[in-house]
Amino acid sequence: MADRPMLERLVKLNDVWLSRKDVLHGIQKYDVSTKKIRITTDCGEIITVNNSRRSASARSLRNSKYRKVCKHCKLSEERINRFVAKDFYDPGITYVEAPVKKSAPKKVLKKGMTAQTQSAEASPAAVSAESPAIKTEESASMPVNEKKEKFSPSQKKRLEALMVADEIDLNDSNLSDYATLEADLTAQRKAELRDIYANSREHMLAKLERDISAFLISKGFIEIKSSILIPEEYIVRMGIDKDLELSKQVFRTDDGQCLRPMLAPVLYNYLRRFDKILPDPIKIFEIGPCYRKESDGSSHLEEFTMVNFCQMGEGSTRENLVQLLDEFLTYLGIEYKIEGDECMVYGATVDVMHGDMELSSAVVGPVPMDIDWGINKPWIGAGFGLERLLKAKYKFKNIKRGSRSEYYYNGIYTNL
Ligand code: ATP
Ligand code: 9VF
Ligand code: MG
Repeated sequence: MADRPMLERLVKLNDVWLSRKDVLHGIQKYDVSTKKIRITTDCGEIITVNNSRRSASARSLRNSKYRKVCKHCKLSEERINRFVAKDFYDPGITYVEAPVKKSAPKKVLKKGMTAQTQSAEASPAAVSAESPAIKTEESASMPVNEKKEKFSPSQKKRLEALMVADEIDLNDSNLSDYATLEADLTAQRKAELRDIYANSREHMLAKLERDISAFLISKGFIEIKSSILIPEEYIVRMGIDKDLELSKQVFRTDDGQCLRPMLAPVLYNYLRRFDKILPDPIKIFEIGPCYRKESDGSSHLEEFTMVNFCQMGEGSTRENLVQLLDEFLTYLGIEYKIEGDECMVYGATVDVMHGDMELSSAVVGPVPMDIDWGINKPWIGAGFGLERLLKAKYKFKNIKRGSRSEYYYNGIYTNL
């Protein structure tokens, strides 16, 4: 197995482990997966590291420099000497230190962070206590900053992940030290999750969907559940040509379908069909997942949940639309203001804003595109992103807090 990663081989041969603080431990056992090595030291500590040839761990095992020996591991002189003298031979190991660039410590940090996190909010697992790459940054090998910040970038990321909104100012000089703050926040988040488990057991996104359904049903709207996979042709018929922004955002399959980026096409079809069946006005809504390729930030998800409600026929006036929007947002307890805007799909829109964040684009029809969908009556409608509603309501810094996620449950970081 000539191409086995270096660290695994080093662990096997050295039979000892160097902690980040250069404490020498004996290895009781180790398990190797495709990417990681989990080491149990003789003193019972469990350390998980990337099984990488170029990691800081591999480098320090090759270096043989330790600061002290763990007294609980009870390492024999023989084991220590073997590690120091590298008194073993392995043809797979070249005992020449790989050239280390000047920026090496930074690079190790960055590499770990991009590979595992991209950004703390994007994939907060990386700020977990198990992340060796990030721990490296706390070690003595980091370049010393001229002006010492209270927390290192990785500590900041971890603390931000542990906060729910913006409740602590990390630049406040009166804050406790990192370890205390981290422990306090972790304890708080655990208590909150236990409380949810003991009491409500509801996911905020699912609950919001249920609340919105109940509200709209009470207002006379009929609930629809249609397919998330739709014909690509619907996008074209929505006037979204190949060169338009939204067209580039569509996730397409290889058989002429796509993940719906919006609910409107199928709602159009329902309006046309129900117009032959149900009394005027026709009031319908759907809530469900929508997908768009997004590149930008804290208010965009690639997988989000939209509610689109619309009314066709009598009473489809701007006044009624604004009234309905007001009742809806008051019911949800979310502050908003209304602004006029233009969009490619519908022309003039009534935008519902929460600060700088758009909660909804609402429209007073008819619009020219209605002809392509066989609609010939006035209509009003609005589309809201549920995760944006949650972000506004709970003052989340990032929209991911309330989204479908394995990292957050009801805004609470789960890697505790
Ligand atoms: P933005 O300009 O913010 O990207 P948009 O104009 O593309 O929004 P619409 O097509 O009008 O959005 O969609 C209606 C609503 O759906 C938006 O007001 C927003 O609440 C929500 N929404 C749209 N795209 C996303 C997304 N990527 N992630 C989360 N919510 C979204
Ligand atoms: C308003 C936002 C075209 C008559 C079936 C309903 C609307 C807001 C829609 C959504 C979209 N439009 N993101 O239309 O309610 O479709 O762009 Si209907
Ligand atoms: Mg958009």
